[in-house]
Amino acid sequence: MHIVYTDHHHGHATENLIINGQPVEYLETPARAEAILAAVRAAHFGPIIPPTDHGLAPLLAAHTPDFVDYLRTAYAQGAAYCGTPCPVIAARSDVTLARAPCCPDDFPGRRDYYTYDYEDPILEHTWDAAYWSAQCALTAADCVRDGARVAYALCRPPGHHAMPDQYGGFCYLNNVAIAARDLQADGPVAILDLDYHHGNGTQAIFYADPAALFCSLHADPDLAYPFFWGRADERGAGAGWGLNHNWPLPLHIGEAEYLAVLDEALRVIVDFAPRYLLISLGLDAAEGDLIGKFHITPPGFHIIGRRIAALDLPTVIVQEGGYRIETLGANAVAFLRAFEETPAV
Ligand code: Q9C
Ligand code: ZN
Repeated sequence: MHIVYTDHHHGHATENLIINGQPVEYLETPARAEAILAAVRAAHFGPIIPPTDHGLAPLLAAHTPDFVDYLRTAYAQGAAYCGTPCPVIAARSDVTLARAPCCPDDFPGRRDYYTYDYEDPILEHTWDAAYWSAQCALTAADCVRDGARVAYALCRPPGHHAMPDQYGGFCYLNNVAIAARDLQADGPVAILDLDYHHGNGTQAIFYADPAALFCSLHADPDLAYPFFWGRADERGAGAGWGLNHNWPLPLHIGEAEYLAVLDEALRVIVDFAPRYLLISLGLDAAEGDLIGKFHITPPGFHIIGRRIAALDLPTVIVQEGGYRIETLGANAVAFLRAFEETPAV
């Protein structure tokens, strides 16, 4: 399979993030992508290719123009406001439900309007990293549109928490949603989100879309980030009603129980009969993850991969979370290897 990767993410890195006066360890690090890259390279899955530049237009199929413009210029706006370059960090102290009805003109207002979170910095090179991460997903989509059975976008930063016009949860641009919108030109798409956290951004982008099925297995939002989204009664809206499926799971669910729920989701996908399948591959569902509390092992990821591969749909795999550097590579390889094997008929 083609693996799409670029070094542009290296500039989106911070070692001394201060939030509300306290030092915060930012777990979404360049080492994450490097660990996966080293492992997939050693596994010889196929060519590792750089993304091609699709420009801004495909980003605007998932995000509003004012939001994309803000992300692109936020660091410069922050520097002008502060009188000196510095990380842009929203001042809000928790995820908020209510949002101002319009975007304020003044910078601190704009800064807080375009995120629902408070611990994701916009650094000097964050836009560059997020832009090229989205281009990786678009390039993997190209591979599959051109006839590949599967392609893997090794995206960093991740994307599935990014809303139409708000960033959050380490995510700035919604890579999987941008790729999905691009592929919808050929027919309806299904998105299966396996990240430990609910894919609230992806859900929001496709909530009323009758040409996109969204299925997410994740930790119960009563107990885990992103808290305000991901419940089973969120079923979609308007013409998209019935095409949003959430499976909130107990924090410490074991592999066998997880696989049983996965099978339910796969049946929903088969019934929908999409033209393409996209996977939000969060490896924070792994045993020992620094944030996630599930217990999926490398053999478990391999079984998950095999069951998805057995659907025999053209599939774009997009990297999302996963924070235990020591096991990220083995888990990614275990999952991806299932797509390199002859599918069981
Ligand atoms: N002290 C993804 O996995 N809260 N995002 C972390 C850690 C935010 C996770 C708190 C978690 C966001 C893509
Ligand atoms: Zn996650």
